[in-house]
Amino acid sequence: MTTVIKGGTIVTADLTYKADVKIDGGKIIEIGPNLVGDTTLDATGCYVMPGGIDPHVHLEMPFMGTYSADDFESGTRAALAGGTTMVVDFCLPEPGQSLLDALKRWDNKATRANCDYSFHMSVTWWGEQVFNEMKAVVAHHGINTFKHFMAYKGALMVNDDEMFASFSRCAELGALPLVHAENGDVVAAMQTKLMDEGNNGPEAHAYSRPASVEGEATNRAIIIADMAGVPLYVVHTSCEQAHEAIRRARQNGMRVYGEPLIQHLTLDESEYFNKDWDHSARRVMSPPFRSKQHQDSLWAGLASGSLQVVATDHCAFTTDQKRTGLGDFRKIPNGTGGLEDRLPMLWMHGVATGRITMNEFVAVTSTNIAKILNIYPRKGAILVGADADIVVLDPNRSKTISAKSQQSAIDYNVFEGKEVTGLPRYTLTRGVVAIEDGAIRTQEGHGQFVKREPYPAVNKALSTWKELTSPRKVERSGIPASGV
Ligand code: DUC
Ligand code: ZN
Ligand code: ZN
Ligand code: ZN
Repeated sequence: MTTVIKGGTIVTADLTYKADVKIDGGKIIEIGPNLVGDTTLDATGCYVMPGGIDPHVHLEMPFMGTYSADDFESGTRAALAGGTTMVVDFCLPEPGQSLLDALKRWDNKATRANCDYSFHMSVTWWGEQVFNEMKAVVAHHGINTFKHFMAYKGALMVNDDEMFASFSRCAELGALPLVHAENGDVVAAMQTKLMDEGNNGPEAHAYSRPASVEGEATNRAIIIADMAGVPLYVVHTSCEQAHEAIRRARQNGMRVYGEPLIQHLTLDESEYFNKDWDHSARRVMSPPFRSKQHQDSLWAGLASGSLQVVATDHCAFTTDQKRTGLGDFRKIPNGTGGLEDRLPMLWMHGVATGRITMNEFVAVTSTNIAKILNIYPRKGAILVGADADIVVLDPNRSKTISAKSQQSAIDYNVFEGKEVTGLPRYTLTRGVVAIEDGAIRTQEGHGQFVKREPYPAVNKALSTWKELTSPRKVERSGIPASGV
């Protein structure tokens, strides 16, 4: 059975043109004018784009004494409803736990996915076992990215010597390290101080994690990656200081990537000063929302190419879960949702406002990350042979975002009341129509794991590390006697 998407305008990261797209067996088999198939999807007046890829989600994640509320079923249903056709979740071994055992748990959870998925492996502790298992993760399990938390002291955090060892291992294996960049020691000290001074509300969460602690950690991770001779991907880049460190590294010839979230681009720190405790607590995430100046910096980075990807860090908790932190902001589960809203919000606040072009929109929601994850052009492309993961975006279709009509399992939406124009008419996952004119036809278990090969990319060109790791031996004629 063949399907033809007919009458639309194809928009990719570098081209905009009118053509039909023919699909068979889950793949794109032909692109051109006047194509005919067994089934036709009318794309008149619409843009035909590679489906979104969200490289940063936490589905059913064990975290802060609870589990994030969206699982692989509701999470990927929300993704497809918003035009996202692939997600990458973080496999999270407990400190001391085997990476391969943790992976089994994640494999089980993900069997319910409605769209394709992959995992990043988290390095939450260090030892010979982790060193050895990293090789199996890359070679046998098709995972080429390793996440490091520089915050969450006493739980997930790794320190600098552990990061340097892990980054060096990544360099050997052709893998890419990821970092959550915040100075966890300073955050922990600030949290204690704020609580001691009687600041226990959600606003204190923001005070405890200022932009400078993110900038410092981002810069430190970049230096460590440079020393290890490996590229680096910085998740949830939320501020100018972190962006500045990334820009500088790229200018110096390093492959360093930055990932703003749609939440940081469109919501600001005033959310934490709402009189309603629930309103503010629902928006507690790390890093916290920032001021308008930081938002401007992130938008500029997307337009100029110094920041490459827009993600969500989708990690949704219900109001009841958030209330665990009443009286102590440190106990509010960190995380916000966004999977269903990422593309519409970015279209509305990016493309419709003229901040980014349609082609840049495709680049930052799909193509760039497909390249970074080493799955391009199977994903992230409208090309013959690519998976038919496609969003047919109707620039005139609009809605008001509301928790009442969302797919996510939680009872609120951080974008509640926002108007968005530019919604999927169709979302296809490997050729299967999952969303049609707002109707949900997702199939639990349709999603498949996407294996990712190691990278050839290295960072040796302009780095300063080479001299240090190839020390020059000095022949000396005499050694002074001791005690002189
Ligand atoms: N930040 C969040 O807000 N939630 C999940 C983990 C993280 O780093
Ligand atoms: Zn067929
Ligand atoms: Zn994080
Ligand atoms: Zn995260």
